[in-house]
Amino acid sequence: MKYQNAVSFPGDFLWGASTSAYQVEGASKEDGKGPSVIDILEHRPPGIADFSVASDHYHRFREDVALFAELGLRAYRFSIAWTRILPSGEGEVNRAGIAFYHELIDELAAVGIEPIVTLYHFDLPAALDERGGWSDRRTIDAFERYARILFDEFGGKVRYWLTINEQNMMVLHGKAIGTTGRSGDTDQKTIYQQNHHMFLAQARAMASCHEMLPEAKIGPAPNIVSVYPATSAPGDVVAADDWDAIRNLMYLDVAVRGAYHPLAWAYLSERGLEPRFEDGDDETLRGARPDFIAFNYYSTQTVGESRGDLSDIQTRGGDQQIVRGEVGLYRAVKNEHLPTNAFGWEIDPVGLRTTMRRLWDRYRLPLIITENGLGAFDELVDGRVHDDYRIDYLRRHIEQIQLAISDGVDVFGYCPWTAIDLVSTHQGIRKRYGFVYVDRDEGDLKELARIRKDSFHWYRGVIAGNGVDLC
Ligand code: BGP
Repeated sequence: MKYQNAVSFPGDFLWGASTSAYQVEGASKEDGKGPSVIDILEHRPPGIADFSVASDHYHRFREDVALFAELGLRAYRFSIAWTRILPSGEGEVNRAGIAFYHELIDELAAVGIEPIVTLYHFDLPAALDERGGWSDRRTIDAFERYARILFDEFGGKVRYWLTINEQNMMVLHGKAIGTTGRSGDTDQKTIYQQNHHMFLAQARAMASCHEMLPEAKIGPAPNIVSVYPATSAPGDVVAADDWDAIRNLMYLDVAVRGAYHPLAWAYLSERGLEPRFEDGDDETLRGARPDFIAFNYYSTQTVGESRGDLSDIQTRGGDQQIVRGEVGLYRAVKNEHLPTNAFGWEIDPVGLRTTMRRLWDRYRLPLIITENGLGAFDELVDGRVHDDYRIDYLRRHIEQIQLAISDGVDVFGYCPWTAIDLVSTHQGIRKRYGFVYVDRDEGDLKELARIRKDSFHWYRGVIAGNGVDLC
């Protein structure tokens, strides 16, 4: 639908930006922090930065928050490192870790920035991984206890909570992202049992939040994207529906409705991958309901009917590790209508609108976009970063959010990835997303100086004008 006059962004729209603990903080061994699965990664590509220093936000957070305030952020979405709070995932609380996040949150409060806190962003404690990680049901208890510690400590200061970042990407691409820990190449059956345990952990965290903090709001944060059929051939449409259910809707149906999506369940049981339910699991899943849906959006996926052979499979350009397509399920198709970024990711602003419309249509829960952004090889030239490509990317996505608002979708915030440069999941610091440039490279930390990119100045104007002027 085209509008003569698009509806404005609400006055209290949360213009924000995102990071995650292990990618931005550094100080991976300081002040009692325990190792996470990320810290014990053994197969990092050569020449790629590890996460031990990252952007050194742990030591420079005051300087960073001052920049976020200058940027005009109304919200900052970040994660708490489980292993700073509980170095081995359970047991003794590390007071230094608690103190760090109090200081960070207080600093944000002092400049009027709303904290949006992710409980768990890829960094499972290594000690829990050692004894089976998410395969072991004790990890569910550990997560609930960890969540309750956070609610108890920070509940008076934090209104918005996110449970688990991109559970679906950990299930589908865990090895590439580096979240599988020592279990490495786990079989599919185990992965879907782990997935079930994460659903239970999430449900218990949501229920605990509502019990302990009646004023707070909590929601899941999967990666959700529209799935397009490659053509109008009915077989392609069926494949797109199937993949949508398995990639997207399973995660939201369980979170919101407390039940597996029927198509996803059919897929799991037909392949013998269905998780084992224990007594009470059903009640646990049905007993919790989120207050909103947070989702990360980068690009859509286009799929065709499976041909039943390896031609169904595609690896993403420039990145051999992300495999799409599944023989007998769907064929990965390049969408010829969409350009790609330097890393082969398709760019589809309109897909953000369709994704929002579909989510609103199905769940009728308020939405917040907790990640969206452009990874690029930014260049620092004479102290400036001219990232007009990022401005263009963000502008076109924000336009689509406004159209979705005009369509009647309830969306209350937008937090692009990232507030400040940080280390990518598996492609180093050279793949940058931030509004603020961090002067370091893969091996040389230099001074880690902070430099405002052109997109910083542009986004500050967008926020100041509440999205009216995107030029
Ligand atoms: C999401 C993750 C982030 C992040 C982002 C960009 O999947 O939640 O942690 O890094 O994608 O991905 P990448 O770093 O691989 O470019």
